Amino acid sequence: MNKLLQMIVFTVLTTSIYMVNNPKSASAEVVVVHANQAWQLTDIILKKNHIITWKVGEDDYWSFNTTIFPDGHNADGIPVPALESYTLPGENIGMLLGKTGQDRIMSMGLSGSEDVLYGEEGCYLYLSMNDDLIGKFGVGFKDNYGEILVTVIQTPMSVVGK
Ligand SMILES: [Ca+2]
Repeated sequence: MNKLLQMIVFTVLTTSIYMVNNPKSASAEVVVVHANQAWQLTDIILKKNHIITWKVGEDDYWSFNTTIFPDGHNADGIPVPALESYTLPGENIGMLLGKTGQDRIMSMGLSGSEDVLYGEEGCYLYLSMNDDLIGKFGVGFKDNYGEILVTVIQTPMSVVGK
């Protein structure tokens, strides 16, 4: 009976320690991403053995073309695949994208998560809209408007259970 009580006390204690420590082990940062600049350097440094999670408000609008979309669109962009000269060909035009070390480009959009891979720890995170980098089919980033707020959280893989 005594052992059982000890186990219960131990479980309650460790659970509460875990819950208290958890918010500290995951770091959240909010960064502004401008529609009219390709690959913006953030102050987010990728951490080893972490998972990066992001979220953008659904009604946080920017625009890749103020003539066609004067009211803008959200971080998912529009369901039209980008062409060869875009930041990420084949992905939605106007979508939020990320770039890590070793030039790995991530489709981000409104929300999602990715593992920080081996060799990417210590690298800065870059963010960009998916638009025409060289202005091959128009004026590229020059006719873009607005900015969005991206919340980025890095959580240790041990906390997520991976
Ligand atoms: Ca544009």
